[in-house]
Amino acid sequence: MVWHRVGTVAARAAARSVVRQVRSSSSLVGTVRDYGVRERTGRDLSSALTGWARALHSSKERLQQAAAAAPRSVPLSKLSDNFLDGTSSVYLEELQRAWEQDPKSVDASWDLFFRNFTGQSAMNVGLSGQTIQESMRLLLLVRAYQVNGHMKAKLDPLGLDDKKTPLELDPALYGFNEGDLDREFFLGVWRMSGFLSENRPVQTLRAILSRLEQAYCGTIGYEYMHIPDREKCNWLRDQIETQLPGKYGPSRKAVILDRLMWATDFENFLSQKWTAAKRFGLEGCETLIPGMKELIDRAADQGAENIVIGMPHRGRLNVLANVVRKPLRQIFSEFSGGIKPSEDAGYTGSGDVKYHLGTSYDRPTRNGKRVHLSLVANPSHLEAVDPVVIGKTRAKQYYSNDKDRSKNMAILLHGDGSFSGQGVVYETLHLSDLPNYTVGGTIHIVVNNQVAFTTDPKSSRSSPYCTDVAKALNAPIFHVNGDDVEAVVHCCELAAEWRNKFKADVVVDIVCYRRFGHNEIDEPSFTQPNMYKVIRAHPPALDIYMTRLIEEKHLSQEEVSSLQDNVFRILNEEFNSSKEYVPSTRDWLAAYWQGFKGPEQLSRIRNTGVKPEILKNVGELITTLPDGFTPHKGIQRVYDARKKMIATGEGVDWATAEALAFATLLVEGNHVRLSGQDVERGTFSHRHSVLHDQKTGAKYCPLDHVLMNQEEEMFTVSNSSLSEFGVIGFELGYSMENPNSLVCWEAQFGDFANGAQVIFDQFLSSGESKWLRQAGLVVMLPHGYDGQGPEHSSARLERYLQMSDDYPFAVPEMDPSLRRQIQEVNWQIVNVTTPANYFHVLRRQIHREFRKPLIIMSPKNLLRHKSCVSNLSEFDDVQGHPGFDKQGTRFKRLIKDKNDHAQVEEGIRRLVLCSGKVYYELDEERNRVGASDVAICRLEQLCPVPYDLISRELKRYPNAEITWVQEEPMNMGAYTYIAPRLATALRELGRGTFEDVKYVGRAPAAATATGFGSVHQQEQLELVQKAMQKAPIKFP
Ligand SMILES: Cc1ncc(C[n+]2csc(CCOP(=O)(O)OP(=O)(O)O)c2C)c(N)n1
Ligand SMILES: [Mg+2]
Repeated sequence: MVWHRVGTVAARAAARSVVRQVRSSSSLVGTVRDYGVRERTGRDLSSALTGWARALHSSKERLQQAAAAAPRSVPLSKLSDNFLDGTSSVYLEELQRAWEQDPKSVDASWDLFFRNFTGQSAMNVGLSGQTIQESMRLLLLVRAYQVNGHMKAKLDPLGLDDKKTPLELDPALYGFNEGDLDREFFLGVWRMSGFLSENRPVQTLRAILSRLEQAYCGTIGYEYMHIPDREKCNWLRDQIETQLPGKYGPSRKAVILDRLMWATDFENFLSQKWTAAKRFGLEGCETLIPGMKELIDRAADQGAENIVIGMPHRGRLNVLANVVRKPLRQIFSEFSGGIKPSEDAGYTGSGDVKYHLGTSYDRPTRNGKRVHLSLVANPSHLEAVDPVVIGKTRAKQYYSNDKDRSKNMAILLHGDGSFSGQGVVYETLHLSDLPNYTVGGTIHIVVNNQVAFTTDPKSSRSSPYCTDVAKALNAPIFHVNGDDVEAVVHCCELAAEWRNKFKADVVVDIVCYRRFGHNEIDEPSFTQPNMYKVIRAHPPALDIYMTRLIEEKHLSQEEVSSLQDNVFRILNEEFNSSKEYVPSTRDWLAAYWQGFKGPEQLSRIRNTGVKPEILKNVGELITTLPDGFTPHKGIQRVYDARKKMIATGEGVDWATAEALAFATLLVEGNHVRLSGQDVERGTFSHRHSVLHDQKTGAKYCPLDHVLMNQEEEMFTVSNSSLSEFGVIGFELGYSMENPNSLVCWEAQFGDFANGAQVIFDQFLSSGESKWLRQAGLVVMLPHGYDGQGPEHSSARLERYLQMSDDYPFAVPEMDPSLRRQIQEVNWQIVNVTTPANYFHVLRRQIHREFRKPLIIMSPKNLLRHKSCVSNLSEFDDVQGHPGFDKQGTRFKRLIKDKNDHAQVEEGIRRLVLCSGKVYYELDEERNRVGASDVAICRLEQLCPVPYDLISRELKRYPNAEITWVQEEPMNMGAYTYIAPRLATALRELGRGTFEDVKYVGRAPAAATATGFGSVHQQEQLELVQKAMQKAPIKFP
């Protein structure tokens, strides 16, 4: 088992480069006799020191190898390296020579060093024979420990790693030998934290080394020297070098033991009761539980009130039971298969396996506080929940006005394989410091059991550690031996302190093992025979800790046994109670969701029209720029045109309609958030929601000013990182927190949304059914065939439709007073063709008593299409206005033919049903050929199907041939979804069957669209012509 092989290679390379540099320094030749890379030495400090002593004279062979390496010259420019930054390893001698010739030729910190050093050492005459070079080399050794000490730390509980100690940690490299161990050396006092600042300028080599070994090479390996921020490094150095772990007093030890016991016994208990069940137990990393609990206690002490947790399958039940404190009887009941709530318990959804379910509880902390913990439900897809957790946390921060982000925080748990392997980890990490996405630091804990299913780390990643991805963010990483529970607890505490102090991400990497197979019924020895031989003989962390406490006389064997008995007694009691456990109806309504309706409950339908005076008022506000603001000329024209639309009430375009929807929702007190790539301007340069002063560069967002003293984030529009999976996951999490918010994610082009397919498949389309959690996220996917080629034409409408769960062969209850169709379906899919309808569909998201995801096929060429405009009167709620029908003003699920047709039109020979922008092309062709005997209806809402309105139109045209027209290929677009449903509508009216739903559109195709502009035009022309042709349509 080689979990660090690559690291070793890297370490060797790094060491070799230092060797080359040192070798080229003439003053070191002859002093340094051993460049050997040693095998790791013994486990405790004394043996480590002995190990060094032994290593001081060995490995001639390697010396030769190193000597063979070509010396490298160092450019003089290098001499300006700042001594305190990073891993500087310039030639000290050259540096000193340069400084002696001209102190200004080196960086000021070096100047200070040499001045300080020469002055001080002159006064310390007792340091016999010590040279400046020795002290400087010692400083390099100290630095080497800070940088690479983790590579020598005893991290693997199984002792299987074949890590080599990096050469830089060998005192011999710096010219020291055994005889130097008790010599005193001048180290100076530094303006940096850690033991160099302790005002002990003179120390023996032995004291220095034992201190470094203790701090950096025990059971914790600290990686932090990649962080370029001096304050952060100093803070960490201070924590690491001056506050050594393992200093817990008896009462803390007792708490740690108790928590470890619960973690261990819980798994044992499950394995006894359900011998053949899969539970993805935590065995091998039970110390996670005391670690997490400590982290939460510490965070609560620092002011955290809510903690959102995301985690994979491994150890989930244990975390639920022992950290989140989900009642044991409920867990046991669910483990037994649970009882599916009865029909009268209301909507129960499809449910999910026990190790995916989420939950939330208030948990008391050790110091008597209370903290609310939410474990977010997740799918099997590892790491997919990460951005969702972060989005939810950010929303909590917004709603609780948590400006410094101290009241709400996130903890993400990861596996070693998934943390390094899954791209969404990187996407999520990169949200961490973006102004509109940051949560003030996430605490990551990796359950690093050194295997992923059957795959060894060497096949699983190309980086030394599974956590290296977090280095890109300059997050500190604490690697810790999972057998040392106090060290794990210490790291978790430190992580909480870090997050509290710097509001930045931090990683705790618990190096552990997996006692059983991937799950309990898997055989691990098929693939990891040697590792599992060691594991079988390896005592659990609880045994190790109990033995230690007994040996150290903190507890007697009897006390430990009685604690154990107590845990098992409670587990047994809870198990017995679980047999009678009756699940309560639904636990899905979080605080802000009181009063919202489930899919089985009737909900009121509200109008979405707005009073004309409000429309005018907000319309004026969102088209006015502040005095002295100099917009780009082109944008000034856009805003002038918008102002005119509001003033005249005519020609309202898409972007203005959207802004009006946002503004009116804001006025009504809702939070509105729109995020995605380039959404501030809009990919198609149509939105211009944030304007840039052409003289000063200052930004202005009119929608930030529709209310007096509007709260800064109440309207948020934000360009996102170039991520789909990460960002839409974030927005989904955000949308789930509070229903009184319109949260929208817009894709650059709809094509790119498939980079986030997991969010659509596993969360958006099925989350409510699996986990009983509603989400009203709006997803805008630019879609439409305008000759831009295969990747900028299709948002893959068919995929969303295919995932819709409405039954195709029966018409559901459509009476407006009884209709629950839209509540029962998993989501809504629309392809809207007028600005007014867009306005209403956005407002409808908020103006109802339930939430449903909304997928919008958004337009591209309709953004500026002369016919795609609405009158302001279609936005208002005035009786008699065009938008007002017998129900009031609402989103139109179907737009009937634009001509004023009577209730029955016998002369219409064809009813064209279509959706989206092709409507305008069809209408144009109809005008061109004068086909007044063709009616065109637009299905604005594809899912759920507006059967009532379709059947109204079918009745209106009793003699018409029913034709579905689309611009997408036959195997794409809405055809395969809509055809059986139209057939159902026909059958209901006795009007025909599937054969009677005619198809006009592109032929089936592999690529979504042609790459040739001329072919596109020809195809488009043919399909609209065919839709108007006199002859009957042949297909199918
Ligand atoms: C995205 C994704 N791909 C593949 C899988 C199948 N799978 C389940 S667990 C697992 C191994 C995970 O390894 P690791 O992250 O180290 O966690 P561990 O199981 O070791 O705790 C795999 C590949 C999955 N669940 N999700
Ligand atoms: Mg693993």
